[in-house]
Amino acid sequence: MPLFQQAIFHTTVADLRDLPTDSQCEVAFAGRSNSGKSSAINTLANHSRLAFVSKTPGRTQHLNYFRLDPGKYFVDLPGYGFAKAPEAIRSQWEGLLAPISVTVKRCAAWC
Ligand SMILES: Nc1nc2c(ncn2[C@@H]2O[C@H](COP(=O)(O)OP(=O)(O)OP(=O)(O)O)[C@@H](O)[C@H]2O)c(=O)[nH]1
Ligand SMILES: [Mg+2]
Repeated sequence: MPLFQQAIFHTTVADLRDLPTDSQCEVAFAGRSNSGKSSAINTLANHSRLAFVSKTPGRTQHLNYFRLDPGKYFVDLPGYGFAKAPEAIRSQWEGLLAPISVTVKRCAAWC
């Protein structure tokens, strides 16, 4: 059985006040838009549509938390470098990503 097959969708965070309160360890997938972050989560979980994937850059627009075990999460982050997104959307992503890049705990995977 793949190591992360037990992963389940937990929540989408659009406001940092809504981060999971029980979090002890998070592995965040960060990188350029369309680089395969969401696909990597699906592969690790052996699931085709746990994290939503698209050929179009900018698919992931919030912080999506996938629970592995109590207090342990994969976090699918919006990609950066997607210039076509409207300014309002981009500034919302930056508002989520800048603090999370400091506060995501313990470890991070970069695509
Ligand atoms: N050839 C190839 N295509 C891939 C691979 N991983 C992902 N893709 C494709 O790349 C596209 C983008 O994949 P996503 O996983 O949605 O990328 P993302 O980094 O989550 O994108 P954003 O959510 O926009 O930041 C999709 O069409 C995937 O099928 C890979 O290893 N090889
Ligand atoms: Mg994505």
